[in-house]
Amino acid sequence: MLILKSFEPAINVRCPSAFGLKADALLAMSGLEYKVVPGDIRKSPMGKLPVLIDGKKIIADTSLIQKYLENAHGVDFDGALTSEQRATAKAIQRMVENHLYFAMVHFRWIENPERVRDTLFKNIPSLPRKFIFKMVLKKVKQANEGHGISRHDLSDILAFAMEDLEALSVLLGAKPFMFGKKPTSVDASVFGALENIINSTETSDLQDGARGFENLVEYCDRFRDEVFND
Ligand SMILES: N[C@@H](CCC(=O)N[C@@H](CS)C(=O)NCC(=O)O)C(=O)O
Repeated sequence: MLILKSFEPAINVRCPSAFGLKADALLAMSGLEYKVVPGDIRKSPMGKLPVLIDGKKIIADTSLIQKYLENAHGVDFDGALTSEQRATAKAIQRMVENHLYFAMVHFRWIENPERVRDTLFKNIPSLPRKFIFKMVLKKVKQANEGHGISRHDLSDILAFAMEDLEALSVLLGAKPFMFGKKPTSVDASVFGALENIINSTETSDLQDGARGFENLVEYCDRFRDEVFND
């Protein structure tokens, strides 16, 4: 059985990490047997989660997890796509994971650190919690500053993210999923981020803005229903 080391459900989402939720979605779409267990970033090869374990094989990074499921288990996520659609999917995935994700992290962590401490870290006993949270928050701030997005004013960060959301909304249009009736790998990526923005209990101006895109709200509900039966 495949094991996905990731994060426990919290804040009204089955995984409070966009990448953890993406990997969970890819596995659910694969039809393979798997289970999700809590992981420890300190023990993961890249210092990040999620990580897939398949017997002795350890696969860190969701793009590598996708490739591994395709190559080692014959899963065909994107076989029906044309080469142009695959190129578009790659561009969408990169926008979501390397831009929108960091805006989401800014609104969740940097704008509301105490709320993250009290929700996502609530299971850690209160004495070490303060220390661990301080350390993690420092890393998150460094990563977001390094990316560059968190050096901007909040209004600009919101505007950048809204442009990404608008692009997703226009590309989705009236289709059930990004490329038609069936979800493909890029939908796992898009759902992982959108579900965390739109449906988590971590309210923000970004969430309010995202909820204004009716087709993206419906897309999250549809994906959850069809892929997870939740
Ligand atoms: N490119 C990686 C990104 C994974 C990632 O950034 N995971 C975050 C949680 S959402 C993490 O573990 N961060 C811990 C850290 O950077 O220290 C993937 O696709 O799996």
